[in-house]
Amino acid sequence: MITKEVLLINPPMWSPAAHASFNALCPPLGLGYLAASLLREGASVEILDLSVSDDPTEDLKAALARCSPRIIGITTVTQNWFLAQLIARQARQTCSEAFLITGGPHVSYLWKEVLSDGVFDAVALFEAEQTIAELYRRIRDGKLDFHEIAGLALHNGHAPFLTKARPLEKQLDSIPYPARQLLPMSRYGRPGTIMTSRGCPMKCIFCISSTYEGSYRPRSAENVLAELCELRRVWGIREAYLIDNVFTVNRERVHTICAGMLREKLDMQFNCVSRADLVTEELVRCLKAAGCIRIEIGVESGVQEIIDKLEKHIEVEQVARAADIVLAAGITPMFTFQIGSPFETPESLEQTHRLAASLRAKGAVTFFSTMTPFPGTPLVERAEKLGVRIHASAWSEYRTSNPIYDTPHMDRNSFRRALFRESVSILQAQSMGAWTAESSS
Ligand code: B12
Ligand code: SF4
Repeated sequence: MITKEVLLINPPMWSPAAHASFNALCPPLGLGYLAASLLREGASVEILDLSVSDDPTEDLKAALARCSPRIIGITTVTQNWFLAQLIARQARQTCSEAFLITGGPHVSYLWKEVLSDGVFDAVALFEAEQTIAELYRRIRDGKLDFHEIAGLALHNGHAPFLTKARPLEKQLDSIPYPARQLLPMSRYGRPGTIMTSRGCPMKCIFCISSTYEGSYRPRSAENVLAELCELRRVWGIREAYLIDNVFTVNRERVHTICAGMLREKLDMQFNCVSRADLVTEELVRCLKAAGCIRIEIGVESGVQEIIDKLEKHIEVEQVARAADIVLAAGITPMFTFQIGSPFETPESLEQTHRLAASLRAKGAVTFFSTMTPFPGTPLVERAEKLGVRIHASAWSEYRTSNPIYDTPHMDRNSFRRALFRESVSILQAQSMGAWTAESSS
């Protein structure tokens, strides 16, 4: 038996079908960061990533028996929270003495409900590298007064309560790189993920970023570059995914990172996220030279009034212009849209459809999902005022392809039909592209 002091678990995908078909799985970087922080404290740690397991039930059973951990940490998002609960119950049965803690966006807002059912000992709120390290030190040293640890929700026997708030880390360079050596890197479709900043300067009403990750905090260009070098040289990554909310907030930093990638001869392609208002010819030229092949840009709606109400702060005209600039540089732009905002009408769906079609006609890629009222978003806080009526009966229904609310103007079935129509249009555009390519060859 190889005992480990800490076992960190990523639940499987939300359904067996999704589990079998999800082919773009990325490493759970959050758990990688927590593990790195624990390793720095001298802890022995195992990460069990059930999202890439062939037999999650058996692998969980085996890991719980093998590790006999003092701390079991389970990460979760809204739609797989029911799986985190199942895993926790099994962990409680097998390792009755272990300290059971969960974290991630869903439980950071719903800590009261989470602790009320008595399975978890604690919830780590928001960013938690320091919190888990402190928890480990205390358990290791037999100091079991956890209420002194900032950033936790605990239960005092009567009711759940919060310890003092933990400020977000200002110096992200002080956080060690994710412990990828503990992850099954060869099993991921997209192993090369890297997060070069946390937070976002914007506060779009459907997004949890502003309340979950706080204001925009970049890592230094040198710190990012060293991790990119590690990805290339240690892990053999040839295609990186910069999963920042918005990579191009600070142009100077982008320039320094790109120049460094060229200087280090990384010979690496990469994908990143920008915004329509930030795209310039100069920025895109620099990204292209360093190996950028795809830029994702959120548009959400084709109607300016809706974009404004979503507090997105972009102009529809900037979207078409961004498409032209990115395409001219030889990079694929991917524009993402969300169907079913509280302000959606049949006419706005039509206008969004036309904008997406015009972008595809230029050669851009489009992606559609449905606006989902995740806990912690301004959208949920304002739901009643906006006339949004949520009909979900389980958190697992909170998927971005599953409309779950009616609005004053439209119902969820109309959103479902609109999403289907857009998916068909995208497929048709793709097959036209293939047909054109074939007939010209
Ligand atoms: C990359 C990514 C993905 C990737 C990979 C996810 C993965 N393997 O980790 C893919 C594409 C698979 C994905 C899928 C989905 N994602 Co996603 N994803 C992200 C993204 C952009 C980055 C995640 C990340 O690595 N963050 C960096 C690390 C450092 O942060 P972290 O994971 O939150 O972890 C920290 C803390 O939360 C905390 N913590 C987290 N877990 C735990 C556990 C313990 C024990 C402790 C102590 C602490 C702790 O400590 C960590 C270190 O500080 C985030 C947005 C974001 N900026 O975070 C969205 C995000 C997490 N995704 C989101 C969503 C909605 C989804 C989907 C549901 C979308 C869909 N298809 O319907 C699916 C769900 C997949 C599933 N697991 O079931 C939402 C979650 C909202 C919510 N309430 O659930 C987010 C927040 C985006 C958003 N702004 O809305 N996603
Ligand atoms: S949607 Fe994008 S730009 Fe808007 S707040 Fe979220 S991460 Fe920032």
